[in-house]
Formats: sequence, structure tokens, C-alpha cells
Amino acid sequence: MLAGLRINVLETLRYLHHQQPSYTQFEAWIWERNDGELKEGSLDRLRRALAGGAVGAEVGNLDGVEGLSEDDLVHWDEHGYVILRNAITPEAAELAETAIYDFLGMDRNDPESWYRQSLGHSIWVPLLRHRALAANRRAPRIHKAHAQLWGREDLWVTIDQGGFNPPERKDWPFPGPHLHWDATLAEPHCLELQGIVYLADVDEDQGAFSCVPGFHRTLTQWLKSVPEGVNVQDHARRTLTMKPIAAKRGDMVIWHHLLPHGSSPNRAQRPRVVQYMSLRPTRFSYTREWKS
Ligand SMILES: O=C(O)CCC(=O)C(=O)O
Repeated sequence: MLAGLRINVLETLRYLHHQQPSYTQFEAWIWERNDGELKEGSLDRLRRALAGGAVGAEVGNLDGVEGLSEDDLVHWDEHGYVILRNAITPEAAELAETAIYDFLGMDRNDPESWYRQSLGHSIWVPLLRHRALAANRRAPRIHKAHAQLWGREDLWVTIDQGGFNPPERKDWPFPGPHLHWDATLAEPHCLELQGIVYLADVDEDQGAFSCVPGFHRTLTQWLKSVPEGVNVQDHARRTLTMKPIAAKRGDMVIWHHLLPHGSSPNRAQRPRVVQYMSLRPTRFSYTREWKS
């Protein structure tokens, strides 16, 4: 529902906890976040979906849209991740990249400007609502690929942030995220997808998104091998090796949430600039028990 209302989960939780608004105030806050851009058609789609009705893709008919190829789908099944080439156009990627530099007050050609710590020592960029980021969330190829992986089109795209991972320096060591899961490791293991769009080319050593390919197929077996009393995520960080995934400007890496993943240190010359987004259906199976 939050995705359908185009609000970010964290900003919503913060607002609710800090302001404890009335229902009317909450409604007004949602309108304000959307700056008049939440149209009646979108709200109607959301209401119908929540009432259990059938709804199509947010971006219209996907029949003529090229999505993942047969080979991509085979790769997905085997490795649990796939690179959606040209998920957005290079021009759209560059506009979003520029929006992130502007938001951070940085100059893409001035390395000295890349290390302002106004947002702390982190690769996350809390820019949620720039026009260029919003346009990328409506990219037909992204909706098509996710419809193929989920096997349905009633998808909702999360309002997620950007990312900026500059080359490491003595005073700016890579802050993480290191290898982790965002998912519960309790069974049953369900499908969920996570994604990152590269807004400029990313080489393997340029702070690339990294994961342990194929781990979604061996997780159950691997969990049995974790010694009693040992923290699973710590054990995974000590014993597993991630593969960095290089890709081009405008490509999107989509991964199964059961793959251990993280970012990586940038040992190249240029920052890695990205936009995160996930697409999920109205209702899907998930495991209530949280185990990490
Ligand atoms: O930015 C990256 O490469 C990794 C992102 C990540 O770890 C996450 O979204 O959970």
C-alpha cells in the first residue's frame, strides 16, 4: 500500500512515530509528498487491487515490451540474479545520475567534492522524489522483467533512494553494506526480488553490487552447516565469497532476496552512482518468523 501511495517505508515510519498524526493529517502528508502527482487513476488501481480485484501493469499493456530473454531466465534460475540490459535508456540514467550529484552538492568532475560527509559515512543517498528517479520507476522494461519473474503484472514499485559509492581514500574507507541478507532466513523460503539500477558504467572493482550466485538453491543445506550458537550473518561474512557484478549505464541487476549480497569497495577512479528499486505484487507469500 505504501508503494501504491508512492511513499517510502522509512520516511513513513519516522513520520508516524515522531508526529503521531491524525488520519486527516496523515492523508494530507501523503498528498504533500506526492506534490499533486498522485492521480485518481493510480488511486483507483490501488483501491481495486487492495479489494482483491485484478489489475494490470502500472505502465499499461506489457505485451509488446521486450523483457528478459530465455537465456536470462535460465541464468536467473541457476544464479538467482540477472542483469536486465538497458532497463532504462542511457539518457534517463544520466539524468538521474546528475540529480544525485546535484542533491549531494558534488561535481562529477571534481574528486575533492566526492567526500563531503554531510550525509555521514555511508553510500546511501536519501533522494526519493526527483523527476528523473520517478521516471525510471515507470520504465516498461523494468515492469516487464519483474512481471516475468513474479509471473504476474499487479506490481508496485518501491520509493527507494539513490546510492553514491566513491573511490576509497585514507579518510573514506568503504563503509559497507558488507555481505548480508535483508530477508528472514526462517523457512519456508519465499520469493522476493531486490534491484539496483546503475546510473553510470560500473566495473567489477568500482564498488559493484556483489552477491553469492546460486545461493538461493543451497541456503537450506548451508544453514544446517552453521555451528550451533554462531551468528548466521557473521558466519556467512567469514566463510562466503561474493562476486562483483559489472554492468553498464542503464542496466539493472535484479536479485533473489535469499542471495547473500552487499556492495564492495570502490578501487577504481570514478564513483558508483545507483538507484535502488524493488517491485512486488499486491499479495505474496512471506514468512512471518524473523530469523537472521
Ligand atoms: O549497493 C549495493 O551494491 C548493495 C545494496 C544492498 O546491499 C541492499 O540493497 O541491500
